[in-house]
Amino acid sequence: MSSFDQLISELELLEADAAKDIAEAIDVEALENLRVGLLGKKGRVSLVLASMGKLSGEERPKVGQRANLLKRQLQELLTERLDKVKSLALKNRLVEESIDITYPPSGVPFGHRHPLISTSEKIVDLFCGLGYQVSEGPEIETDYYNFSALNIPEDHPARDMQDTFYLRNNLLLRTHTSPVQIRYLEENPPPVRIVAPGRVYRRDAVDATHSPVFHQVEVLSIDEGLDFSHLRGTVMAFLKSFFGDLPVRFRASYFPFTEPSAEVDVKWRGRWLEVMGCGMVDPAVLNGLGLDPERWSGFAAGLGVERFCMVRHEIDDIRRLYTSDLRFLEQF
Ligand code: 2NM
Repeated sequence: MSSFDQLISELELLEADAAKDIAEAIDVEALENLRVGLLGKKGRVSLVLASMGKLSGEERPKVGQRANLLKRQLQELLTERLDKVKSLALKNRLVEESIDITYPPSGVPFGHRHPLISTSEKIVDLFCGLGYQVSEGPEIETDYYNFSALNIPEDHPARDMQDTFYLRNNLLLRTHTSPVQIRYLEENPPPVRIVAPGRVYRRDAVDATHSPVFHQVEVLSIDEGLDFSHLRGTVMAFLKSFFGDLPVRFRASYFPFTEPSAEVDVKWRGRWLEVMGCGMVDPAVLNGLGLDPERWSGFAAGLGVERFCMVRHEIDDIRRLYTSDLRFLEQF
């Protein structure tokens, strides 16, 4: 075969090869490699052109023309395939990155309220249903709001270092939520109906029924003409909605801030269980707030949320409520 025929058939072979390779190229990089291999300075077409030295003067332009035609064809094929490859890549990316917003989520772990908080909220809700408004206050208190304003004398055992957490500057951790009610009465004239939930502190050793931090809900109602029957009716209505129709008894008791005072028991599973303290607000407390006890009277009641929570959920040890063991907490 003459050199001329050889070169022409080489260009034809090259064309067939290249067309097939280009059609099969799957990405931009593969196409760029093909372009360099075919049309680059040391590409296959240049190689053919470089070997034209052996040809005659007539043959040379023919091979040159054929080679230039091939160059244009290859360039066109490369451009066409490049467009195709790019649009395929975009299409794939859109499919890969698409989000089906109707797809069900893979089990988002929802938390829930701690049983103590849900119990406190349930109690507060019941009183709100009776017309009470929620009131809250600081956990760090002064001697005045925690004791003096509540008619608790200087030498009362509750003021003892053994019972109260004292801080610097005559401050202390409140031992009940009653100071919230004193603060409220300073700002708001009666009639008043408030419910004060919150954390309180006492220097108790930890055991199955005691914790130095616990939770209270206290209610206070001040109005004209309130007497013990209003206290009793309120407490009965509340206990009935929380425990259902259980026997309830009032036992005479003593608190410095109420007179008369009572403790309230409910009969739960055959046993009397103490659940609340209550009483008519002592005239000394009203006087201290500048309220005339001849005109205003009131009743108050307080309870420990832990006890209510433990009865409600049959929890036998108060420490379970504070150890944050999810195996326990997830049951509620
Ligand atoms: C109790 C029992 C009896 C009470 C009294 C007052 C206030 F501020 F009006 F004096 N608040 N809470 C009270 C009365 C609390 O808890 C066992």
